[in-house]
Amino acid sequence: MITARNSTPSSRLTRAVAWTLGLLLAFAVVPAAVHPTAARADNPIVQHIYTADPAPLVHNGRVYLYTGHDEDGSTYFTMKDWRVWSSADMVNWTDHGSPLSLTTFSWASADAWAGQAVQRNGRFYWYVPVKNRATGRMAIGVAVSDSPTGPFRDALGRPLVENGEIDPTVFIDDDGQAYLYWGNPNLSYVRLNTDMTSYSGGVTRIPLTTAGFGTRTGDTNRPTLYEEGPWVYKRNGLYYLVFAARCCSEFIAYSTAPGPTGPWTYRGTVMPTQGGSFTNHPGIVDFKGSSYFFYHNGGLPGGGGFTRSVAVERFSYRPDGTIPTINMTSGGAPQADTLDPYVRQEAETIAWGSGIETEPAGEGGMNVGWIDNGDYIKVKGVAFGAGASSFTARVASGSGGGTVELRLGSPNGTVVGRCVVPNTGGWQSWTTVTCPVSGATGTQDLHLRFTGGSGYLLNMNWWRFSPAAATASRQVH
Ligand code: FUB
Repeated sequence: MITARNSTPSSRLTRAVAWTLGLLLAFAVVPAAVHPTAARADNPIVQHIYTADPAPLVHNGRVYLYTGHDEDGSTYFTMKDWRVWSSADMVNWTDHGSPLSLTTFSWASADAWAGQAVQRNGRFYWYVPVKNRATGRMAIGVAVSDSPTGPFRDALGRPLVENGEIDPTVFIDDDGQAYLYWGNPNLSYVRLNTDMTSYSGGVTRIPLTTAGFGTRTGDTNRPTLYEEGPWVYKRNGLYYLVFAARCCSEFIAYSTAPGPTGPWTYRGTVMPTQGGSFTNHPGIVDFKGSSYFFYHNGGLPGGGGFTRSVAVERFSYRPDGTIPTINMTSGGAPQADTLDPYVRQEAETIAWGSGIETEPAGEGGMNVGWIDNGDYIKVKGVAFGAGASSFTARVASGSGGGTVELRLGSPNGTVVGRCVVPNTGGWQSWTTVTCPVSGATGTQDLHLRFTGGSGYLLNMNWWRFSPAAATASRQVH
């Protein structure tokens, strides 16, 4: 559905207030900050909506990130849909919108909480906890798609499993046996069949011993640190179970085992309690030769326990396989690869966005919209090489249009091109504009800065630079 242009997104209103009211909190939580003009920070990795409960998946040279979505101004875990993002470099993230929501599950009534997606048999299976309308209890549903970005459909039309508990994590062992673990306050698993939508045997409860999951003090009902949000994987023959520990505020801890069903041994803290959210949620992957830890915090203005944001840090295992303590940063992970400006790049591929929103585009995919004078998009580590000669963008405008300034280094950096966008006859009436570029060489942080009059200026669907002759001929040879 295309968002009506004469309505104002609630997120925009909330953030306008939040930029002012939440600034103090944001600086306290994430020292190097999220001020609109502070171009350094790349964490949290999404700025235009609140995201939570990260679940990364590496596929075909990209990391796909499945998240929940905290509603603006939420005072509970008011979550109605899930979101997908992807990146080839851990810094510039493409917004793929919401291919899965509560409405996908006809039997679900609320609580689109923490899930995980996995690939098998050329398909993508996304396991999520939702409230079962009929029973009023939390249950685990499974959605399936042929693409990592969806659309996803309910694979079963009913819960896969239901015991009133949450937070599924899925793991496929080297022998092909898949396991689905989940739970709060308990921790259970089932052995999934190869169809990934059914299981054999019953639900097995993992013994929550203090040797396996650490000692919690002050809560006789919950003697171990295990709280929720399990994330299970295998590395060098060792099985890892990373989890949100103790409540509240949570920290991230982990246990290891010689097999997928245990016995588990508590190994300590992964990430201390930090970041202004009383929950946290782990997700770990290896990508392009490095290891990455995803989590969430309250790091955006207006952020907190029910308005969370996903962030990422790079880390290295110690030689013995143990995980070092990882702290939250505002800088985030270093860029794993440069970005090629000479192929089509989606406008919604963003390292840091200031003021912008996204929406489904009428000609497919997503577009950036709700752009006011002074808003900008930072695209990090753009490899211009010997130089670019022109810039082409797919744009639309239902107003007087505006100008796309191409700036290097910062939102106020050197201007290497200016593209004027006229009124195109509507916010989804797309046209292609091209303008000359001069001085864009080497690898640069590109800022698409939008200028014009008052009100919304333009929408952008995608962009691409053309190389100067030297670069072009080098690419040919
Ligand atoms: O996002 C809702 C719930 O908060 C998740 O299911 C838990 O893991 C906690 O992050």
